[in-house]
Amino acid sequence: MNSTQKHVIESESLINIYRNLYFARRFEETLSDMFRRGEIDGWLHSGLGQELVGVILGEILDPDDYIVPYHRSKSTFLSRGVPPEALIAEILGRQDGLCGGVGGEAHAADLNHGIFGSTGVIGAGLPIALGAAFKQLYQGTQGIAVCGFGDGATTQGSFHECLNLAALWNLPLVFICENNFFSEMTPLSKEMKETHIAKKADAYGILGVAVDGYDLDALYGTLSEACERARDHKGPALIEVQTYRWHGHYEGDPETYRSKAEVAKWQSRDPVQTVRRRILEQMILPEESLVQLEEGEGRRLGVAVQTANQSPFPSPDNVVRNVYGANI
Ligand SMILES: Cc1ncc(C[n+]2csc(CCOP(=O)(O)OP(=O)(O)O)c2C)c(N)n1
Ligand SMILES: [Mg+2]
Repeated sequence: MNSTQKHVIESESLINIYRNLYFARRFEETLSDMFRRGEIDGWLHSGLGQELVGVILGEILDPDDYIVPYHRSKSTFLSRGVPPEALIAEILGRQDGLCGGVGGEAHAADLNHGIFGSTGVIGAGLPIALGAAFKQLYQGTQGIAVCGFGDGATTQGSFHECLNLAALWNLPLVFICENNFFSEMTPLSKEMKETHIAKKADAYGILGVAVDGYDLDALYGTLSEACERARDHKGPALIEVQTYRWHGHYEGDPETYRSKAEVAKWQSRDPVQTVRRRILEQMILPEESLVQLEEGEGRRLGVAVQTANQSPFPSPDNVVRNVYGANI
């Protein structure tokens, strides 16, 4: 029996997944529109097209598990129950943001939801996740840690060091590489000689699985299986989720390095539509109920944007608050 057969998605989960997926998609689209209108300062790294991984993690993880997200993981925050207004406020650099507006998009964290900070330093999340998983093991909890990162991060030394130690110490840790086939503007084949990322797990003696990130059942089954194994202390795993970002590396990227046809090919397999169709085909909900659900999520997002926009910018006096050694 493979992991897909073993982990059938129940109707209630499917509705939850759709709700979170729909919300995450609208969230990404809304942020992108706001950026284009000049309402967001700095950078924005869209997770449009990559939302499903975070949504499934939201469905399968326990509240006591730890997550170390990466710079495109907005759906992970949202599906974990982080208030959307607090995430938007953080991205806008406002006082009521998750980190008081000083972390921004790349350094958002929410320890109340077991989410350690993402980081703008590629590959720097892995050692943080290693520590989080070590804590779970050391304290004898039932919890695990999961760590998200991109294909580019697998070329960093920290990736190899952390896989080695996680394997050696048999940590309850799942490494999730969101392989979107580019690191900034560089395609996978120019980043590394061995492009089968999951195979790199072999070198460390841990499980390595590559999965189609647009195949709902395969992704749900693979992530569920890896998390269960880690929870049962059967070892860490490296899961390579093959996915695709629909926008450029950053909003405004001219995207001269890939064809419109390639983007369209992935878009034609949109997971949001796949889950929606499944709900209708299995007669879990009728069309009218789905439309109602979508309208409700749209209103929830509208309120979140409005609330975040009403939050003031932090006072300059706060700039060194929580900075280690600032008052020495
Ligand atoms: C240590 C380090 N090197 C380079 C950069 C510049 N940089 C920012 S995002 C990025 C691409 C990362 O690619 P990947 O890990 O595949 O994630 P993706 O953006 O594709 O989701 C790079 C190289 C950085 N932030 N940190
Ligand atoms: Mg990438």
